[in-house]
Amino acid sequence: EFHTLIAVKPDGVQRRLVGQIIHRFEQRGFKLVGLKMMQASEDLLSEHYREIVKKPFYPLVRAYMTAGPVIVMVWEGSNVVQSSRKMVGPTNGAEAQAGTIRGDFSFHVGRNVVHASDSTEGAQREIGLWFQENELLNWESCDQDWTIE
Ligand code: YYY
Ligand code: MG
Repeated sequence: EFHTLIAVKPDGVQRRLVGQIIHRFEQRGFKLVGLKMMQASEDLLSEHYREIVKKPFYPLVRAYMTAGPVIVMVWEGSNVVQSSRKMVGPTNGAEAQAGTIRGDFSFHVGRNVVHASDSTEGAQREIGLWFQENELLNWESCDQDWTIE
């Protein structure tokens, strides 16, 4: 509930969308507690996507997600997991509303620009996969009293 993993996928990096995507989470008032650029390995990816690794489309997902660097981030805030799923929109950009990240930047399920954890447990698991504990910073944000009552 309090932390979620957001990733800008290789298409988002290639299309220079990193800044705009980070901006949306900053604008909402969530707090960035971890960020790095990575080349995902096939092993890490099959752990990350363990729920779809046996699906017929997984080889395409693997090729897409390892085709270039990704930006992985951990964002903090109350209800951040659910809120960021709403900000990201449904898996298939063709079904995503304008105003969501996928609705604004994508129209194909296999090039959907961004990842967001879908549950609190999933977020904890994914954060543990992509980040070491010492890569997450616990810092005090100066606007806290003005974003949370
Ligand atoms: O969580 P989310 O990314 O919205 O969708 P998932 O069901 O977890 O699938 C992960 C990933 O797999 C999705 O972002 C695109 C890809 N994918 C696909 O290429 N084709 C599908 N029919 C379903 C998912
Ligand atoms: Mg998912």
